[in-house]
Amino acid sequence: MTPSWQDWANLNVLIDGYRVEMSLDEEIKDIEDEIRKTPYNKATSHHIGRLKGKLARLKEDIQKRASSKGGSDGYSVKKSGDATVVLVGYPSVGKSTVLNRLTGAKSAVAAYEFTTLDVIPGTLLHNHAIIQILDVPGLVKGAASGRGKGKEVISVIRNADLVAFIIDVFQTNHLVTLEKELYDAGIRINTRRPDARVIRKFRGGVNINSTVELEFDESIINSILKEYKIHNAEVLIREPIDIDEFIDALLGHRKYINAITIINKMDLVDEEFKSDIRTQFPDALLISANEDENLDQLKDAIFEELDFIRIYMKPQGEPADLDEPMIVQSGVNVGDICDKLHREFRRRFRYAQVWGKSAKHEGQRAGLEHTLMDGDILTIITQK
Ligand SMILES: Nc1nc2c(ncn2[C@@H]2O[C@H](COP(=O)(O)OP(=O)(O)OP(=O)(O)O)[C@@H](O)[C@H]2O)c(=O)[nH]1
Ligand SMILES: [Mg+2]
Repeated sequence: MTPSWQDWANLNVLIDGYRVEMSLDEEIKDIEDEIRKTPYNKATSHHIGRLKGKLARLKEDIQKRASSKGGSDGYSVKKSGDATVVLVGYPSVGKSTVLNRLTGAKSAVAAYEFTTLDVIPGTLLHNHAIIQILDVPGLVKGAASGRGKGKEVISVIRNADLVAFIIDVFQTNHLVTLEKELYDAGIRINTRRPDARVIRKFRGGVNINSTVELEFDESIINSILKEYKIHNAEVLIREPIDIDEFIDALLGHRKYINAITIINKMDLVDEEFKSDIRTQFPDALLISANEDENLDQLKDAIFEELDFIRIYMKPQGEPADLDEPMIVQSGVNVGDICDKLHREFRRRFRYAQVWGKSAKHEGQRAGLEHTLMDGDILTIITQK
């Protein structure tokens, strides 16, 4: 059959899409190279600021393109339990084996790459917490721009409460690549959201208010804002940040997640190799999923990192239930607890009463935004 004009048109669109993607990738690489090559000093700081602004914008474009490219927006996996941990690693490092060992799930394990093509959930019960663990397909270089199942895996990671990097003991160089992939996908590991804000205005130009000494020239902020076509804005900076962190604050939709590093297949190396690994990765957990080595320590580490607190519910006019606390992650507010109890609670919420560390006085009245602390007792009053 001879191709119709429509076939040719489709082909052209395809070629076009490909070409656009290639050149974006190349442009990003060029800018990254240039930033790396340029020594940072007062004279170059402007130039670097501009480049970084541009780089962040291009990475956004690439991600937008990745997520608009057909297919579903991610796996339909429902969060359950008190917190969700996602196992992130290259293919064949033992993610499914770890999931099965920790939770009794039955995710397929095999000696070839990309065995897991879907999200496989499992449940770990530890210290009274119910922890959902997600096994996902292996992540490879280029995942942030949609390579492999990258786009889907990244959307699962964005929604997790903790990332567990799993690294093969013979391929420890993968850790940096994984971290970079997550960084490029707008996920920030083991750091807090910077205390800086950019509030857009209609007029008045750019106004910068900083309560701290900044390591870069304030006018760089203007250049970055220009890159994003922002000409009027109030900039508030309340802690020492660098240019990258300023861009993160500007973009606003970064995800901040804690991570632990697990080095697997330790059964395959001798003591000398092991001690090298230990020196190189002092914070990592060294395990063997196959030989059940250090898996209890891994459970403890996951529990610790999730930073759980206990909240005791007290029905109005009744004593608090001190036997069965709700296990939640620190930093939750009253609204989060409402969401956990029942979806009607937030809608019908009138006020809460709080006893304990977070309360100014016993039985303090509180709203949805009130942040709770470990051991608090909470009553929620709803409309009937
Ligand atoms: N020696 C050794 N082999 C392991 C260990 N953990 C997993 N393996 C082996 O490594 C191979 C891959 O394991 P999987 O659990 O399927 O790896 P995965 O990371 O889920 O792989 P994908 O789903 O393809 O991304 C299998 O042959 C496992 O038996 C371990 O601790 N030691
Ligand atoms: Mg697997």
